[in-house]
Amino acid sequence: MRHVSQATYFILAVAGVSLLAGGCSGNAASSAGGPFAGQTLYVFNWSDYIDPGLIPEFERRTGAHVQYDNYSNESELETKMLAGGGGYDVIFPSDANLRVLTKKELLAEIDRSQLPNWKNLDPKFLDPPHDPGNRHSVPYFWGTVAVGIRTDHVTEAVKGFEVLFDERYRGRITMLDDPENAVAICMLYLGFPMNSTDDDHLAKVAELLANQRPLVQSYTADAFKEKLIKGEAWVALGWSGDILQAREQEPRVRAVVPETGTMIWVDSMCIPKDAANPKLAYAFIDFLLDADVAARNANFVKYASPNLAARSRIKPELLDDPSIYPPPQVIERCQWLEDKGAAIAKIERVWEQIRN
Ligand code: SPD
Repeated sequence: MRHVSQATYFILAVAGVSLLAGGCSGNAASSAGGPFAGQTLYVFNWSDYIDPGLIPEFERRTGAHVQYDNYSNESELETKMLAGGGGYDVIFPSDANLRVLTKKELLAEIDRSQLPNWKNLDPKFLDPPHDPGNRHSVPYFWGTVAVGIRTDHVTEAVKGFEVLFDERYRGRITMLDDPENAVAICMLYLGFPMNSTDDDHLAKVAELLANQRPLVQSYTADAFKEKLIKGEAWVALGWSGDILQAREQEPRVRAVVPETGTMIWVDSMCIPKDAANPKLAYAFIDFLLDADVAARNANFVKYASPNLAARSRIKPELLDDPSIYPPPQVIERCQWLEDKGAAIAKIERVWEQIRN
C-alpha cells in the first residue's frame, strides 16, 4: 500500500491488531405510535447497499417513515452535497468522498452519546486516517474493487485486470463509471502508482481507455450486477460485494480480487450539517449498528462488516470468503484513493474524453 498511515490502519485492522492502543421509499409499515411517529427520515445511500427488509423494520420500531434514495457512484453524492445537500439526514460517503465533504464543512460532528451501539464497532476500524477520531463518520462496510467474470464464457484462469482489456470479450465488458476509480485501476494495470496524477502516466491511461472503448458494452457503477446475472456481461469491473450478490443469484459468476493488489475502501454513515432531523438520523445509524441488524445486513449485502458484535452472527461461509475478507497478504498489496487536490481535474478530463 502506498499511503502509509491509511495502509497501516488497514493492515493492522484486518490482521487483528488493535489500533486504539494507540430511489425507493420505505413502505407504509410505520406503526401508529413509536418515538418518531409522523416524522420522515431522508436517507441517501449507494444502490444495493442494505437489506431492504431493514427499512420497514426501522419504520415499525420507530413509527417514522423512511424516504430512501439511491446513488450509483461517488460523484453523484458529491455533486448533490456540493450543490446544497438535497435535504438528507443520513448519507454514506466513501473514504475519498468523506475527505472532500469534511473539507467543505458539510458534515455534522458525530455525538457518540446518541449512539449506544457505537460499542459494537470493532476498535480496529476506528480512528481512520480519512477521519481522525471519527469526528464525522461511523464505519458501515468496507470492500475492494474486483473483477466479476462469468465462468461459462471466461474459462482461463483470471489473475486480475488483464481480462478487462482482452479483445476476446469485445462487447461483453463493463467498466466502472467513475473517473477516479476507473483511472486508478488503469494506473495499477499499467504498473504506475494507483494515485498518480503525473501527465505521462495519465496520457498512457487515456490511450489504454481509448483502445478499450470499442470492447466496452457499458460504463456503469451499479448495473454490472444485473448484467453479470443475465449473462449480458462476461467481465465487469465492480465493487466486491455487488459481484458476490450477483453470484448468489447466478453461480457461474465469480469475483476475482487481483492478487497483485487493487483498491480498498471504507464507506461510512454520516449526518449532513444541515440535516433537518438529526435525532432520527442517530436513531437510524444506531439501529444499523445493532449487532443483529448489522449481521443481517452483512449477510444480505455481502460486504465486509466493521461491526465486531455482529461477527459471530455473520454466516461463516461469508467470513471465510477471500473475495469478501481478502487475506492479509492481498490486503497488504491494496491501496487507498488519496486526496488529489486540484489535480483531480486532470483525471476528470481523461474520463470526459472517453465518455463523450
Ligand atoms: N452497492 C454498493 C456499492 C458500495 C461501493 N462503495 C465503494 C466506494 C469506493 N470508493
